[in-house]
Amino acid sequence: MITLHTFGPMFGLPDPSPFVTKADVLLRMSGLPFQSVIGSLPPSPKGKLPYIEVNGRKLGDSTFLRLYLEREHGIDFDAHLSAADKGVAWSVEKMLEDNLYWAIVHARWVDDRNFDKGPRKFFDGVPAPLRPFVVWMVRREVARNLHGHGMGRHSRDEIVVLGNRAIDALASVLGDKPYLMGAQRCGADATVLAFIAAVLTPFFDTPMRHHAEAHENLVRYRDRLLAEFYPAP
Ligand SMILES: N[C@@H](CCC(=O)N[C@@H](CS)C(=O)NCC(=O)O)C(=O)O
Repeated sequence: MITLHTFGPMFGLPDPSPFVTKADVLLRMSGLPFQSVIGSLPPSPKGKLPYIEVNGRKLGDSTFLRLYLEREHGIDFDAHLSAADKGVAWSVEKMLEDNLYWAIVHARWVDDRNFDKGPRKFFDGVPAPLRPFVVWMVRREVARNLHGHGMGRHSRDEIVVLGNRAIDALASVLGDKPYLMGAQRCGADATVLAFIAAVLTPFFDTPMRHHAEAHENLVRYRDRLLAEFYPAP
């Protein structure tokens, strides 16, 4: 049995981390039995979530989870795609993970109002006297990561410009197709669903959310795929 380590549902999303949601959707797509548990960062092989545990072995990172499913379970999420379409799907996925992701992090962690109603809650379990210091330290670490990536060197408005361009690019590639690359879903749909749900969640008030809401195809896609992978009990 595969165990997926997650943060757990939050912010009106299957998980606050789009990478965890991506991993969860990939596992649901695979049809393999798996269970989800609330995890923590220290035991994770890469110090991040998600990771999976299978037969006593730990494997970190959502993309390496996908490669594991392909390699060890013979699942080919993209079997129906041409080589060119596989290239487009991979490029869209990495645009979301390596570019849009950091704009989302900025909107949630740097904007005080979003931080207070969102990520600050991660620290509710920290003893009260220590909490302000731990919050300050982790927030500073996130700001450093943003700076190291490069996104954090831009102004808030510039970050929104970049985030919105990624959203526009995604909306253009999706067009009026039911899934990212056509009538059938592919591996990148797990990532697209995770990121577009993260941007569109009404929980946070961000310029990127309002921009994405204007793309009816993205809203329809989010609603349809959430219902497909997370049907109401
Ligand atoms: N490349 C990783 C990214 C995972 C990731 O960035 N996870 C974040 C949450 S969105 C995390 O665990 N951050 C904790 C930290 O950096 O300390 C993947 O695809 O799984």
